[in-house]
This record gives sequence, structure tokens and C-alpha cells, in this order.
Amino acid sequence: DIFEYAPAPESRDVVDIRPSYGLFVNGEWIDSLGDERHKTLNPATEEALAEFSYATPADVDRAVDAARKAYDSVWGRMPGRERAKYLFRIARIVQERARELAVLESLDNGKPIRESRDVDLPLVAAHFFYYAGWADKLRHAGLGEDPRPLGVAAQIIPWNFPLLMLAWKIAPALACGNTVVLKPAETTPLTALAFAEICRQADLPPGVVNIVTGAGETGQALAGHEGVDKVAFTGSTEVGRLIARSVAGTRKKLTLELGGKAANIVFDDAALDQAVEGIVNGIFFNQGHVCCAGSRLLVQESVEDELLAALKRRLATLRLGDPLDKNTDIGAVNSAAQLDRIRELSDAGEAEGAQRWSPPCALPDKGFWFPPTLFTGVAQSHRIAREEIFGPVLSVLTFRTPAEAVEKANNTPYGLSAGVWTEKGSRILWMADRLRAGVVWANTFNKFDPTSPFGGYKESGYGREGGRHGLEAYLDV
Ligand code: TXE
Repeated sequence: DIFEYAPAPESRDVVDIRPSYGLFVNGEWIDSLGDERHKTLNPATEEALAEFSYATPADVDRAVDAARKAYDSVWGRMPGRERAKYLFRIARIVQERARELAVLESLDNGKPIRESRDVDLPLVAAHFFYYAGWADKLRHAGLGEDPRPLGVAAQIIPWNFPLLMLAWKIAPALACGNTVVLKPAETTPLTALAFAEICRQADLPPGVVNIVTGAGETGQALAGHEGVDKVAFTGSTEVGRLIARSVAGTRKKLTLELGGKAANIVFDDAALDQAVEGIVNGIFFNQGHVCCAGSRLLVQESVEDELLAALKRRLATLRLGDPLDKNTDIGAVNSAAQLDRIRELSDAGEAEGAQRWSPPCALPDKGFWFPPTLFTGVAQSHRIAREEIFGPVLSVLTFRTPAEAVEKANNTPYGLSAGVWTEKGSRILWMADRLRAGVVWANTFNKFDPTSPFGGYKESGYGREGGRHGLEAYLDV
């Protein structure tokens, strides 16, 4: 209901991208104290979209100071119902500007406009609406006695859902009365910078939200800053470990949302046509740049041939190309570095003996592209069965019994999500009880909702985002 369908392709004229951006600190655009500037690219064309700063540790100091002052003087003391007004205002502005933000997201990230318009943006607005509703109810929610904000939150987010990850982090933090310094990923800064303008439009008091752009060094300075009370990170398991080490022994609270290697498990009694749609959505949504992607298909041996034949027919209908074309199913890979990672792991799959298949698929000459890819004959020891590929690559394994399915699904250091396809309700419950994953979807996949907690077991991280649990990460009681 937010969008009117526009003729394809969506026009980039609806966005207003400045040639160059500063940092958003204390409600103002300021220049970085350093001189390192980089360009963010449209991954579908490799064209430069805008230039932005890599914030220095001194810039991070300024942002954390602004957040601290705003916390002490205004936000941390404001009644919840007043904070709610600002969050509702932000939610409504996001809705009003949804089309523009969706185009901006697709340009900077490479994801199909159909996804940014119909999934990302509605969810961004929904998160602000949802947490706006909590701001004046924290004392009555069974969260514990006298819930209080933590203070200044440092939030570091990845490039796969740039604006949605911002909403996941900023909405609950502000609802609870914290102030924020957020760092978007270096390949996708534009929607976070647009969000800075939304904060101004909403008259959010200066310093409540600060946006510092940059890469790992900026992130390190932010997570390691002494003036920060809470660190929230979504990204690679490797960087998550570094951050956990830097936070250990400090007063900071930490939540980590890291990688995944989810199993999508199809039993022989499943509605196979629906399962095919769920498998496609599970791994090809957002080019597979999804931490909870169903990157391992576990299919019961008796239906393997039938399911794979149907899946291949379906993959042959996927349209890869211009992210702004509303008919596009698969857009561009976000960066050259990510494309290299996907290629490297896919090559390893072949080298280790799995069989690779892709439908006929013409890749554009410019930009970063990878075709939908299926690996069969995959063994559990293969790298493509163990490591997060974070691309449109599905590894197929088989099982005979439910117990074997559980054993294989859990045979991973990760534990973010899983999917089960069966018509037997009792089997769904039996499986959900045994799968070590933060979310188990039944006869569906990749469903997100602001009311549901999301987060991982094992090396997928700790803490939950979303729902009432998402508030706990930003409160002391
Ligand atoms: O992640 P990084 P990358 C996985 C996925 C992908 C791999 C690498 O498998 O192929 O990670 O992606 C900031 N201190 N995921 O290299 O580096 C960085 O600037 C503080 C899964 O892009 O973890 C960015 O803002 N911050 C994942 C953010 O961390 C640091 C989403 C994520 O980047 C930092 C993304 C440091 N030392 C990748 N180094 C998911 N869970 O959804 C980098 N950053």
C-alpha cells in the first residue's frame, strides 16, 4: 500500500544524489578532519554515484561527544511519549519518501527495485512504527524494574540491507532513549546519508543520530571508543570476533549478528511447487547477500530428481539485469570484492568435485554479476557446504531420515535460520525443536517482521533484534 507501481524501469531522476557528502554530526553536515575520500559505485554499471569521507578517530570523537551531549541534555531524559512522536514522524517520512529511497538503495546496492520497493522500504517504515509504539510502554512491558537507556550506542552495519539494517538498529535504540553513532558500510553509504536528512526533516534534536561514514578503521575507532556504552554490529563473523575482543573487559554491552549457512530442508511429502518458490526466495533473494539465506538445500533422497528438475526449470525463468527494471529478479553483486569471494568459493566447489549448473544467462558487460548457480553432488566436507558464500549459489545435499536431516542441518558453526518443508505439522514441531537456529521457517522462507526477534545461535552471534527482545539490547533494568 505504500507504492504505486511505476512503469519499468524506475527512473533514477527521483533521487537527488549530491556529488559529495560530509559527516552528519550534531544535526549538521561537517567536513572530516582527515582528507581520505572515496567514491561509492553503482555496482550494476561501475559508475561513481558520489564521493564521501572516511571518518578519522578524531571525527568519531566528535560524533560520540555530540551523542553524549544529546543523551545527557535531551534524549535520555525525554518522556517516552515524546520520543514516540519523533519515531512516528520518521516512520511517516520514510513512507512518503519510500520510492526515492528504494531507487537510491537499488542504485547503491545493486538489488532489484522490486525488492527494495516491496520488501526493504515497507520493513524500514514498519520498524520505526513498531518501536515508536514501544517508546511510552517500556515500564509496563515486563522488561524488568525501572528500564533505563544505556547511553550512547555505536552501531556498525553491512551493505546487504543498508537502510533496513539502519532501521533495525536505530529504531529500538531511540525508542529506549539511547543516542546513536552509526557507521554504514563503505560500499553503501547513500541511504544512511539520506536518513540523516530525514532526521532533520523530523526535527530530531541534534546529536540524537549521528552518521559517520568510512571503512574498517572508522568502525574500529567507533566500536573501541571509550565514550560508547553499547556496540551493535552486523557483518562478518571475522570482524564480529575482533569487535568482541575489543569490547571484552570494558563496560560496553554488545550484540552481534554474524554469518549463516542455513539449511532449507525439503521432505518428500512437501508441496514441491511451493518448496521450489521457497528455495528460490531463500537463496536468490537479494543476490544471496542475506545472512539467513537458505544456502544449503537438504532434499529427501526419494524426491531429489523431481525437485531438482522443477528447480532448474524455475531458475531458467529468473531474469538477471538492470536493478531499476521492475521485472528484474536478480540484480548486481554489491562489490568487486564480494564477486571475487563468490567466484573463489564456487571455483573451490568445482575443484572439490561438486557439479556446477547455471541456466543460460547473459551477464551485462559492465558491473558485478554472478548467475544463479546450483551445485549438486556436494559433500558436507566441501567448502561450499561449510562456508558462507553470500551470493546466488545453492549447495544441494540429500538425506533419508528426519534425524539425518537434523544432523546435517546442524553440522555447521552457524545457527541463524533454517527452513522445513513438509505437510506434517508434527514433523515441523519435531524438527523445529532440534534445529539449532534462531529462526525456523515452516513452508516459507525469509519472512521478516518487526514483531519477531531475530538473531543467531553459535557463531552466528548473540543478542536478538526485533520484537520485545530487541528492546532488551538497549536497556538496563
Ligand atoms: O564484511 P565486514 P564484508 C559476511 C559475508 C561476506 C563477508 C565479508 O559472508 O562475504 O562477511 O563481507 C565494518 N571494526 N557478511 O567484508 O567487513 C565494515 O566497514 C569495526 C555477513 O563486507 O564485516 C562494514 O560497515 N567495523 C553479514 C561492516 O563492518 C569494521 C553482512 C561489515 O563489514 C571492521 C555482511 C573493524 N575492524 C557480510 N572491519 C551479515 N551478517 O548479514 C570492517 N568493519
